[in-house]
Amino acid sequence: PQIDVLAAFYTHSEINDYLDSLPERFPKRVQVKHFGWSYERRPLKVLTITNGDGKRNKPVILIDGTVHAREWISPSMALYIIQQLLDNYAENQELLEDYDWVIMPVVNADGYEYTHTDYRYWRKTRRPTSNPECVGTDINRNFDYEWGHDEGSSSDPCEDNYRGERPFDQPESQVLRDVMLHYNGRLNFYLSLHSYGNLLLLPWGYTSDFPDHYQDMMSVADAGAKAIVHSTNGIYSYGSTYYVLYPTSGDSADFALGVVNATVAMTMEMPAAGFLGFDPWVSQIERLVTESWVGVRAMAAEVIRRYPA
Ligand code: 0X9
Ligand code: ZN
Repeated sequence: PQIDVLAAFYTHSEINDYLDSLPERFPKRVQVKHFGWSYERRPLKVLTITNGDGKRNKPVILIDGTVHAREWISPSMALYIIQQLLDNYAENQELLEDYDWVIMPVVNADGYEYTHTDYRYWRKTRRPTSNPECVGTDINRNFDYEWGHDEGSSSDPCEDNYRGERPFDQPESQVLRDVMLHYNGRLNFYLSLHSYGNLLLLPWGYTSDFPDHYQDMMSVADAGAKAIVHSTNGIYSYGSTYYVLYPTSGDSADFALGVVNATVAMTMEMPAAGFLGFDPWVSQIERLVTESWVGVRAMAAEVIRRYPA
């Protein structure tokens, strides 16, 4: 099924059906990989996009969406990126010359489904916890790198930033970990799509210290923020998560840098929209994804320029 990203929000199964339809249309350029299942047994799928030249082991740009269930613009953005790279290939060819792209539109499949059926502002997974009153763990506090600090995560299952009983006790964080580790050694850009805040967040989240290569990552963020301001006057702030947002521990970007040795790891907080920031109207999708694509494209180009294959 073709889907019009700008015309609606789609469920996890609609997104999976769309991903599954792509190899038929782009047999040489895409592959759908199944990396595992959510707690409620939804299949978690990842799309790899190449230019079809058959060269193996190019450096990788890995993009995920919907780590947080209510952040609906993030799967839309992931789908828009896929369509830019496939249907608008003529304009984006250079981005696939020496790099492959790996895109996982929905990490938190159960939570995302729940935001369609029960409660629009759900954030966490849907796995029960030790507290019978409270369901769900924050995938973005469940990664095993500096996991468990009380500054940046909660041990209380009723909190929205509950980190889980143990690192990687959620199948969805295990799957995202496995995707990252699959590209170990060639993960040049990890980008996690979230909303909202107009922020480009760099590690670390868990400490006020700065990682090695912080300045290089800042140059990439700078390229993205500048491209956006030039195109739409959209203003992004950027810097370390700890300072620019708040402390976070056990999140996926810290893991990508700290354990997988990604060259650049970043969380993009797309703009607020809708009633509460997380819930854009359908009519706002186009503005949000086209503006963000200007930034993502510029950052990818900067990564490719700085770290040639
Ligand atoms: O708190 C979070 O998990 C993210 N913000 S959100 O409002 N989407 O929930 C920010 C995580 C940023 N972490 C790193 N860049 N390390
Ligand atoms: Zn988020």
